[in-house]
Amino acid sequence: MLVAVTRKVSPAIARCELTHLKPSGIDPVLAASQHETYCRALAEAGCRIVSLPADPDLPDSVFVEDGAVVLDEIAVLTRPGAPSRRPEIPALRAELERYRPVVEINAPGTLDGGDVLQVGRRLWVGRSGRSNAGGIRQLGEFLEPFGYTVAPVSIRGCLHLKTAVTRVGPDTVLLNPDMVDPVCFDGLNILEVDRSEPMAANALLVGETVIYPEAFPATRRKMEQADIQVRTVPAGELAKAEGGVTCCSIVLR
Ligand code: CIR
Repeated sequence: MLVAVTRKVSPAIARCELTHLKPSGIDPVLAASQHETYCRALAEAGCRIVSLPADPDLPDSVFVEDGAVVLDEIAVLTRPGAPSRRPEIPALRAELERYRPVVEINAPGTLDGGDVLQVGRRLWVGRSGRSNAGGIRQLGEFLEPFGYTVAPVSIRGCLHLKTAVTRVGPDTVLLNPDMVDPVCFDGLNILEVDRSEPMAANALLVGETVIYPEAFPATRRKMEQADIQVRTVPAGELAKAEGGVTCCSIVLR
């Protein structure tokens, strides 16, 4: 059984952190309704949904992915790069302690879960505005004893590594080569986003289903031609907060 830890959209979502976008009037009601559709898609893909309550003081708290990296053996709570997001961690700690031993990234290290891509025993971590060398080193120290490798990766023009590349099959990643160098992912099959859809690399593989924004039909077709089963969801309102489909859940076994 898979568990998807989620958190309801904060009524303060319009005051979220923004790095590459300008404020564009996020509607919290529409964002919440799209988030409910996303949670239904997770349930249909086989997850039991844990829904943490909304917090009016934490605008970005719906983006639970950034707060923890959860593997089969251990959960690593992060120290998010944006100080406004650090108070999101205690609620995640309380929930994740139910499933895993929990450790935490310490200052001055910073790490956002959105920078961490896992395929089997290999992890890649984006060197981003949010994840620094100390955070990446600490993650490696926590995980290498379990047989994982942790490789830092440079990214360009995007918030997180998983804006640039995500897993869409057992050994396949969907990637925008303008944001990350495909050479980093040697040994994997690489599917490139359609050139007309630069933000299309963020997809969420759950079981055998890829949960995917409606906004990228050309890249969706490329996945379907590669026999990948895609379930689209409306995700435009949280995209205005620079959030994609991986950001809104932590899926664990
Ligand atoms: C932030 O800037 O932190 C949020 N507005 C968006 C976080 C998106 N998270 C993710 O891609 N993992």
